[in-house]
Amino acid sequence: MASTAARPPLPPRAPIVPPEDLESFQQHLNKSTRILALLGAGLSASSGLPTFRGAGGLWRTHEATQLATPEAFGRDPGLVWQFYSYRRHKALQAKPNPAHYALAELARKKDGFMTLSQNVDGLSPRAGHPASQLKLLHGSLFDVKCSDFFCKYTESANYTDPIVPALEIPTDESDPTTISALEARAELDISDENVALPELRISDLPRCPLCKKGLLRPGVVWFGEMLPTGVINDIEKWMSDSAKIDLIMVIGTSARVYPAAGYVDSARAKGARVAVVNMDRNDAPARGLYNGDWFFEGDAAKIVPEILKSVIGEITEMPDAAVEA
Ligand code: BV8
Repeated sequence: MASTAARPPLPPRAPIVPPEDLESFQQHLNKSTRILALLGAGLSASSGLPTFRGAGGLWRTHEATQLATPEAFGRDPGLVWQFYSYRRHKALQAKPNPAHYALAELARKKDGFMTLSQNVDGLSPRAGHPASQLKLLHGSLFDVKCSDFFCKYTESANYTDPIVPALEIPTDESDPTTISALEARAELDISDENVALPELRISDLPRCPLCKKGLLRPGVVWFGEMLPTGVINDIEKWMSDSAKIDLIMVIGTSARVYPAAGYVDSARAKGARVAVVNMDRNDAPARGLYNGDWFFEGDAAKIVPEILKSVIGEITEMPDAAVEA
């Protein structure tokens, strides 16, 4: 029987963020009324979604930024759809993490808080982030639209996975461990270039139900494309509504893509102090900090709930507004 001798007390948990930084940040946060956040792929990293720069920014042998272009879609719409169908699948399997919920709760507690997300994974909306305080700068994986210039067909909240049967993620037929056909065969990791991609014909790809001519394309903003005008105008209006912005939090982003990255300087120009949350002290945003700014190094999923605690308390509930396919 286990001895009842008293076990030595556990060593105190190392503070997630330096206490003095936490204190000065929360003092400023508590009295801040106009707050911005700029979100990037690092926010969803601990939900299991790859970042753009992670894995060298490659999907198979392709630069992710190269696949996210109208030119790539023009050249090989099948490959681009396999890229996006894979990301839709992974995003649907993923769950929002405590940072997504903490930001949603801050929005409920501070109506002067506006979130600008570069993420297209749908996790902030699934964490219940109030839509009026969340601007999706680069669209969503779950919106689709017609790729024909003259057809204005758009469809939002399309969670059909795969969107067409031909984009089903292949499974490992050779897996001897599967004793019965019923047992789920392991999905092949098609982000690995050593895994063969199924052949696709144009006729296999999603077609526009309105013009019946154009292919449907993901409702995301590709490089070289304008951001949604409505989103840009809403942000301009929010920025010009008041003379001052108190704080901008730059969370899990390398802040290299424009115009999104430009909002950090725009907020600074309106008096905002900057708080960067990033795993990597050497990445861009951390380098542009001044006295009075903060850099919190580590996993956003741990740090964001901690630094917002003075306003939002403990994040206990994590209801997932899971999507009905
Ligand atoms: C346009 C949707 C013009 C698609 C995306 C000015 C200067 C230079 C270039 C330009 C400029 N203005 C415009 C350009 C061109 C271009 C651009 O910015 N290029 C860059 C590469 C230099 N911009 C455009 O093309 C934009 N359009 O300008 O149109 C125009 C004007 C008039 C008329 C016609 C056209 C459109 C840009 C939008 C492109 N679409 N996404 C899709 O997702 O497939 S961009 C995409 O990449 C993301 O949305 C995001 O914006 C970016 C990736 O950045 P991050 O999210 O930050 O991810 P990254 O992996 O880089 O970094 C992750 C970070 O997290 C790292 O710092 C890491 O350390 C950290 N991290 C990792 N794990 C964690 C963590 N942090 C905390 N916790 C962790 N656990």
